Amino acid sequence: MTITLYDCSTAPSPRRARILLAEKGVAHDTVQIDLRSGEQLGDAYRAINPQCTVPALRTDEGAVLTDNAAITAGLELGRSAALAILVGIVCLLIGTILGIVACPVIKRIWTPSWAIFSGGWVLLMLSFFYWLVEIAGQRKIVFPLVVVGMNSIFIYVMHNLCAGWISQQLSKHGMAALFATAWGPVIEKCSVLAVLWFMCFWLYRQRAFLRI
Ligand SMILES: N[C@@H](CCC(=O)N[C@@H](CS)C(=O)NCC(=O)O)C(=O)O
Repeated sequence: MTITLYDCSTAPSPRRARILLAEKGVAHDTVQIDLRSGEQLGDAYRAINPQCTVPALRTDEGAVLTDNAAITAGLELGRSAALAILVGIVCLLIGTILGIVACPVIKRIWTPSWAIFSGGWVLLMLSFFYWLVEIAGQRKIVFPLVVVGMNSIFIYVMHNLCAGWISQQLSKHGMAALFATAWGPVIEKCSVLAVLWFMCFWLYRQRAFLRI
């Protein structure tokens, strides 16, 4: 796939996007939109940019950035995300090698190799979610994570204080048989998580956010 710039060589605004792409050395195709004949107002271009202005930029992933501000932010963030992927992979490699030659990868005691290894995964997940939300525009899919993220301290504290008690209550009120199956531990953790998530959801609906 390629990046496409919707441009008009005689108009001032798309010049900014053109300069930015040239400065960053971003390879792209250019489609000229004839503003004098009103091509920007036609159905074909309106489907690409409902604002009917140039510049617009269609990214590699098919998302469309519809003005200079979005194009600038998109290109900058795109680079940061690419860097995060690279550093993430390097961290995974270093963490794994350190785990073999220096100290084992153990989460419970937060060994240095674990810190680097888990940092790698965090960077990869961050890049993935950046792509999912900002580039692919899939905001709805991540709503459950937004609910948790808005009350991350609450769910962390509640999990440490109440996870055992919630599990006991679930067990007492009908889930004991399920918890005793081969998949019991997984079902138990997921059930506790669901209860904690609904607490966060309730707080989210009340617009109540625990912050320091
Ligand atoms: N906020 C936009 C403004 C873009 C803009 O106004 N572009 C003009 C060309 S310089 C345009 O497309 N005009 C079409 C029209 O007004 O119908 C940006 O900076 O990207």
